Amino acid sequence: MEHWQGISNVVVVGLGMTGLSVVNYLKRFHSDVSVKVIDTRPSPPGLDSVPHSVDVYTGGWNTAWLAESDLVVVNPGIALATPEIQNVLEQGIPVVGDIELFAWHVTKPVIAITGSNGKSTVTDLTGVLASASGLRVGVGGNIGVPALELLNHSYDLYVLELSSFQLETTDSLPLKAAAFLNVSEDHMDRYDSMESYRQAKLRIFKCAETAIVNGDDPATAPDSFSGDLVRFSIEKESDFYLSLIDGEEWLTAHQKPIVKTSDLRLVGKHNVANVLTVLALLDVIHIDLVSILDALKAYRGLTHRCQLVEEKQGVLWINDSKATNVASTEAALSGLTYRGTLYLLVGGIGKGADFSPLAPMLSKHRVELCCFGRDGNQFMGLHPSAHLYETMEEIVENIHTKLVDGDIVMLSPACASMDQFKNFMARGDAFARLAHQYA
Ligand code: UMA
Ligand code: ADP
Repeated sequence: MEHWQGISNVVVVGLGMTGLSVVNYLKRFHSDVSVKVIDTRPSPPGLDSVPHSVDVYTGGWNTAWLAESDLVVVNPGIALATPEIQNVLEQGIPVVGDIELFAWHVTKPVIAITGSNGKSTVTDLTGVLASASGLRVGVGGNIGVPALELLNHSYDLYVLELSSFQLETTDSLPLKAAAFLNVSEDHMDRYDSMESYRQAKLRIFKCAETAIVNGDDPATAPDSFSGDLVRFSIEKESDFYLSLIDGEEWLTAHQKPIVKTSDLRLVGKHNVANVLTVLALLDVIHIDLVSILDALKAYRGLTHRCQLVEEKQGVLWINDSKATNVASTEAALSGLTYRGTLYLLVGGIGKGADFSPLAPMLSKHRVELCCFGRDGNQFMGLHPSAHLYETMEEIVENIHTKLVDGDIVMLSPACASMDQFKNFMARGDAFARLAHQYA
């Protein structure tokens, strides 16, 4: 409670799922503070659900409200560099995010995951396996369930997916274990360099007892850390690594083989790295790895991540809508085998990324590159087959008559979706509908 001393006026900036969860949390657990909401959007998501007792200002900034506040809680979609937020900080008013409020409140163990790719898969699988071990587990954060909503229930363990945006405004989250999966270019429209993006992610280790880092990606290791350091690797012997026993690959924990790669339903090397991370997280919180093996072997992954949505006449339709940056599309391509042609759908909002690293990879594939969306033209130079369309629908209408046995149609767009869709889920669902319609 000491964090709340002297705080009577809170301004929540940015509604959406996060802002609404902050309002509801404050109403439930801190009913004595006055709450106001500002959202720069004229009609932000969540507006209809705000309690009538809360004043809301939309369509711009209300600097008077900000100046009168004792605490500002910002949505992760608002950069701290925003002039209005900088102004608040200059006045000495603290600015935090929803995860910091969660940190002030939580009393049960928490583990958290960050990284450029694989966060949701690792978070979800960790939750599934910890539940299989008998714990009551609350899973949330960037994965789509605001962390503060989890406090409405009684859990033994919290598993949080944290984005760099959320970590920027988090200072004191006590973690039993924190994992940093990998770092590759993303959100370059918000960060001025890869190093500032990395530094935002490294904040996950600030109050962590154990840091789990990627032995194959040195950028994930903290510059200094006083707790325990655990490494996973798919390339070399580590605390959690891949070993070869009688010609079979085994995921191995502290020299002990746990499960064969061939027993996993998840595909691709990147998913082996993800599972090694999950094993490390569970091990750190003393979950017996043998007890969760059946649940691990049965796990098929999340929707919208390299998900087979249709298979007809030998043509596979794969929805990898969650591939919103270059590295995730590279991961999808590296695990792919097929006899025919790969029709790869790319484009959307490029977030300032450099797409040229995809070119050498595409040159190894028999591919027809189908570019669409706002920044689809930025892919046109990557492969001689590239063709520019407006929408996914237009692409599928054009290619479906030439599809033959052995071909793959894959949406792995390397871009965000919000130019044409509400979010990556809506984009993936639209792709799946096209697949069912045209297959
Ligand atoms: N916005 C404004 N004005 C405002 C407030 C927001 O223009 O006053 C804009 C921002 O530019 C922002 C966008 O609205 O980019 C989205 O805000 P939102 O209201 O949709 O946000 P929430 O619903 O609260 O969702 C947020 C996370 N979104 C972001 O960080 C952008 C969700 O992650 C997260 O699941 C949710 O909180 C619950 O914790 C989504 C995401 O895209 C999946 N995350 C990024 C990623 O994974 O790459 C970081
Ligand atoms: P995030 O929550 O970090 O976006 P997801 O688990 O939702 O991660 O996966 C996002 C995309 O990245 C998907 O296209 C998926 O196939 C790919 N991916 C998953 N894990 C990894 C990894 N370890 N390295 C690279 N790409 C990955």
